Amino acid sequence: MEKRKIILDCDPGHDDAIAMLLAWGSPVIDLVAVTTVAGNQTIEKVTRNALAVARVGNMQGLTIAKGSRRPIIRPETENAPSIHGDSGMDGPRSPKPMHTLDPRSGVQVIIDTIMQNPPKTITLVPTGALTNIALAARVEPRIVERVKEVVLMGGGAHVGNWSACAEFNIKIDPEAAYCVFHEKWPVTMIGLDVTHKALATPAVMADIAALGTKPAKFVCDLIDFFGKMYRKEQGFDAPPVHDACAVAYVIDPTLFTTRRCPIEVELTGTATLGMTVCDFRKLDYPDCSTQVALDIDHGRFWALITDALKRIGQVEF
Ligand code: PIR
Ligand code: CA
Repeated sequence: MEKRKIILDCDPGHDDAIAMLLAWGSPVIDLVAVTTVAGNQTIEKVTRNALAVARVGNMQGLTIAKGSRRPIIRPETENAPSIHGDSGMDGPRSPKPMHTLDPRSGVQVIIDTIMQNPPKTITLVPTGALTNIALAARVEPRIVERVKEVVLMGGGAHVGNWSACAEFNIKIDPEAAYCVFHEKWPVTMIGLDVTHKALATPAVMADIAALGTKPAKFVCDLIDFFGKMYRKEQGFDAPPVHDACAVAYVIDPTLFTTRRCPIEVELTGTATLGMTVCDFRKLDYPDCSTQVALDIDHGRFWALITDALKRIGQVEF
């Protein structure tokens, strides 16, 4: 079977890092490029982190490109040091990068990759602000018809984390999110409704630690730090590994329960800015291009991650 080609557009970020390792280690995914976007930390920091994770996973030949440094309209990116630390990926020792960055902008890499591959073969997996994706669709509108689908981590039907009803990735660049949700491509929203169930429990940590490799240890160190911050900031017993869920959906959508419905991004609300408003009034909207994930199989999700780490095996860094 042909592998599923994805572009991971991310802001590593603890959970973005795990998403990268899952994508690289999965036998059914071909990670064709990683593009970065300002979010969890500045564009310089998250790009450096992406390069470091590429080394942790020994991701030889992977294209990595730096994307947008600020939102489309809002003056500057709100970062999340309270949860990801000063580096954006605090906790593990982060190795010196060995990859060189692609000279193109992340936006250009997204456009080129989609245009140079056969139609409906590239899946976009954004796990940060949607700035690059929105810009790519504006610069080269033909990508909208040409991508297979967009599977994004962001939003939530019933829950927020950056305000009472908005999720971070959507809230920090709501206009970009608006653009992405309003294009005709199929969009699957992997939001907080499911990612808050994708918890790295002590049992999960034990399974990963038992692999005994450096990349596995790196993941444990990420989760340790993330878990401490999540306990302190949001009172979670174990941290949710949001972004890996979007990659898991591409690997095996049967892990998720989804519902097809219109999704609006709130741009003018005061208390509700960045909210993803899901219209559940009808049981189904057959012609709708958007759907939201509402449940996840925790056991099978974590099995994908341990399997990917097993395949990555030992790496010296
Ligand atoms: C996670 C994130 C931002 C803020 C908090 N509190 C937690 C990042 C993650 O990388 C993920 O992509 C998304 N944004 C979850 O809101
Ligand atoms: Ca992220």
